[in-house]
Amino acid sequence: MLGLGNTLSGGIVPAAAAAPFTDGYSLLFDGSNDYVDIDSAAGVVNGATGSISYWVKFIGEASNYIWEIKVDSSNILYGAYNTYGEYAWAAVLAGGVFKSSNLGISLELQGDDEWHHIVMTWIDGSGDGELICYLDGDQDDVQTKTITGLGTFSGTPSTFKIGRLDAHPYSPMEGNINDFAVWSSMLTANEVAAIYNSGTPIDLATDSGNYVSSGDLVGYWKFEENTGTTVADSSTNSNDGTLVNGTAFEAETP
Ligand SMILES: [Ca+2]
Ligand SMILES: [Ca+2]
Repeated sequence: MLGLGNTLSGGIVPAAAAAPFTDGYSLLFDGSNDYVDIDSAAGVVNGATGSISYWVKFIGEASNYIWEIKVDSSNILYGAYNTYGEYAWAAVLAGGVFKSSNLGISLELQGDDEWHHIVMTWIDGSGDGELICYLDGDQDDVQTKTITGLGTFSGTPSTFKIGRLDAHPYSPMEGNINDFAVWSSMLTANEVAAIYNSGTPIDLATDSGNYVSSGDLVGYWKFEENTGTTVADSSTNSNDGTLVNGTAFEAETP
């Protein structure tokens, strides 16, 4: 007889649908004083090895600081845009030794009305490939593809800002930032290509294709709230951030 539990012949079970990923909003920084305070997450960032990924759209023609994670004046991770050289910076200051990667020279990323994906990966003291960065999924527009000689990162970060430097408000971000993520390991080139996904963000909290590092995610802010001044951390650490000085959500995404 046909009973409960065997109504589906052959034992075929429909595959679970992939978790839906909604990316409807980014943050818009006004270039005056907007920033996000995520000091609560600073301590989970490993200055000795890790990766940072975010999407950015630059507005205006001023130099910008995009983000900073800092222990003290000798141990800092940060991202910026240098309008004089027309390139994005991904930089590590470790034990007082400064190393940076220049991204997008000659592309004039500012004012191109395009979203760009930046990934910075680092590991100190390992020899080759201590700082490896990517623009829009690959290294085609990265000036120095493999940087060695990082110093030894010392201490635990205590400040984490998106949109400006922690210590002073000069050259704040003007433009949009979306889906900011931090890992405790170096993403591989194949993983970077997977999360760039030809220009469409994916959910970084779930492994997908060549991306297999969701377990190393230590901070992940999607900026999907579209209300209030709190932005949720979608990693397991749940370190929410605070929008400061009118930093606004905008229905503008890659
Ligand atoms: Ca988003
Ligand atoms: Ca403002």
